[in-house]
Amino acid sequence: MNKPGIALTVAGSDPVGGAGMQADLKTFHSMGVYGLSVASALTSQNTEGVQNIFELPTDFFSSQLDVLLKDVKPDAMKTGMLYSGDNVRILAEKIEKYSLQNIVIDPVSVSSTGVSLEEEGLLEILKNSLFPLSKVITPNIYEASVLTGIQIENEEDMKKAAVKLRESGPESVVITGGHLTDKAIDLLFDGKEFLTVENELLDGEFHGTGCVFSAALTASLALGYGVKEAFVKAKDFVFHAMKNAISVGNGMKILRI
Ligand code: PXL
Repeated sequence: MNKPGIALTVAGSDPVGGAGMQADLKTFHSMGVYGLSVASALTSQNTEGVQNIFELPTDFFSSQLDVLLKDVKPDAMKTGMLYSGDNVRILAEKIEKYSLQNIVIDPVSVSSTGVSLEEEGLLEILKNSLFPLSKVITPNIYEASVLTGIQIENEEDMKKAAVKLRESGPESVVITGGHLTDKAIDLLFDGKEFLTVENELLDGEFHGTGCVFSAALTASLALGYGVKEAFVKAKDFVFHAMKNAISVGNGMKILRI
């Protein structure tokens, strides 16, 4: 029997399933990849926003990773909301211990409704300990601005921020969610060239676009695609999922994944 691509998400739980580990797992499945998941934190939330966050005990987070990774080897891995510096340090250790590869770091910082999804200063810790181990990082414009100190106002600024972010160690940098013009722009920098993909801007408020994008990228890496192809596939996947978005509650739309 042949083995499918296997991808792991290390992320927070979102009961409404538009973001977080649930969205990652659905995305992996839609792309034909077998999904594994390790929880860093649980949230109470619905389509209107995040109400509460419960961080899992550090030892338990660590044991989930050990028990899983002693048995199963993922072809690719992504992080979502890790929440604490302790979780980041533990994950960095496990990446080395189990020689994990094709690592995508999504430096999640705030929810779509503006609730913080991290301990203070976490982006800096992510930059120092996980970016150097990663194949791709996927900050949005806001996160890229906080990480670099560059106020991103146009495509040139996006490029400058991508070059600066790459100096912190990832093989490639993707900056997502550029609504800088009347188009949605995403940018990839692999150290040699820039690739931008543009789509029409879609109306409405969407929940989980960042999570679904980084999960689709991770799934494509697990299937053996290179970063450029994985980037284009992920962008395409998110665009179609947004076009077919559904309203399951009173708040933001959920991507159809
Ligand atoms: O979209 C970022 C994100 C990631 N992970 C969890 C979330 C959210 C946004 O709400 O709830 C668990």
